Amino acid sequence: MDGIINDEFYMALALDMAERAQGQTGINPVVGCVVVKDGAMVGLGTHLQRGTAHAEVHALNMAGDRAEGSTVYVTLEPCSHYGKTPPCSERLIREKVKRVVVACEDPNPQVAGRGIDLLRRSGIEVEVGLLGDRSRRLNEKFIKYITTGLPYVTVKTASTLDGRIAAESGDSKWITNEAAREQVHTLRHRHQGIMVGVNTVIADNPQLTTRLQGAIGLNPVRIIVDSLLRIPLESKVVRDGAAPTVILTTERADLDKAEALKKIGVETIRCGSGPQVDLRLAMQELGKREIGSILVEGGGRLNGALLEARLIDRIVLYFAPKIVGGPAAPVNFSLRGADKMADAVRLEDVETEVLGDNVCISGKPVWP
Ligand code: AOF
Ligand code: ZN
Repeated sequence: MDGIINDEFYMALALDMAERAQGQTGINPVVGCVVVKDGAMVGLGTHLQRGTAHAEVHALNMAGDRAEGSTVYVTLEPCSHYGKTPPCSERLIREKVKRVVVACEDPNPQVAGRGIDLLRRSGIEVEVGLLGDRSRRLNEKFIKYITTGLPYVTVKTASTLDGRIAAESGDSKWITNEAAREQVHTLRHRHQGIMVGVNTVIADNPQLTTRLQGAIGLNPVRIIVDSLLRIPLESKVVRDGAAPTVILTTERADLDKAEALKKIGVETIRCGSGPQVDLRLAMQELGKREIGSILVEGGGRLNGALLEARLIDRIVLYFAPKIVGGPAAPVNFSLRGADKMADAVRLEDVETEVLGDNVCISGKPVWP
């Protein structure tokens, strides 16, 4: 039988709805809500877009009068603050719901337990923690951004078994199989920004857009790391208008080039006066512009620099069963190596997935 009807059954549905909205809520979390009255579902809601109604509001609107005395399942603590929308906890109190089951607390410092307190103080039964790990995992990006102001950074690489992301000639089409490449487009849909180094733009002239098979995806903001503004003015990311493009550069970059880019709608952000873009500063600047998550698609030196700067939250590595060799062929992570294995960066919470003859290994980096 597929599922016993209990609290978990309804919370899992709320989480399923939230899961499907990943990528479309901007810096907001994904949240689902189910209202149950007298043994039947009477309201369903999902937060779909920042600036529009929260999950609880949709679900309560659907429930109407039946909200009174109901049990409400919600994947994130109902908010207690006036943001772009009014507080959900006040709405739940007004509707006279009986019981609220919450998967996890809202880490937003403006909420952080206050929503739950408000509900309890007005006599509503509140239970917290059901499927909490799953809810937190779904909102990793939101949690990072709302607590630090920095974007959540996922680095994705596609390499041969010997870690090469291209042959010595620079040829890289294709390393991984179609299933792996399709997943990458879903990853793009689920991040607000996509970041590459300027060498990738010069070598491949990519569009960096989301191209799903059989569905339309959301395009992330394109972020190019380019310390000297070497980006060709005719490159696709500058010209095609498919998504905004932002260039991270340094004080050393040419003013006229920056002006020329501005004229065609491309913003440049100067991050430090060093030889390379100050990546921490860059992340702060992107955070200020409300870019709460970034998918980095290399190359190896950018990946290596981000790893050394400890700016990576998750690494997703696709491997194809090939060995291309060549001492000058670029590798997935290029960085000053550790002397001892004990000093290597490790991944924890590792997940593996087999995709035909390719394999995906992902996890959170931990530094020695
Ligand atoms: C909820 N239910 O469905 C969501 C919540 O600017 P606003 O009004 O959209 O508020 C955004 C904040 O509200 C966000 O940072 C998070 O703390 C909470 N999101 N809360 O009760 C929802 N999306
Ligand atoms: Zn709310």
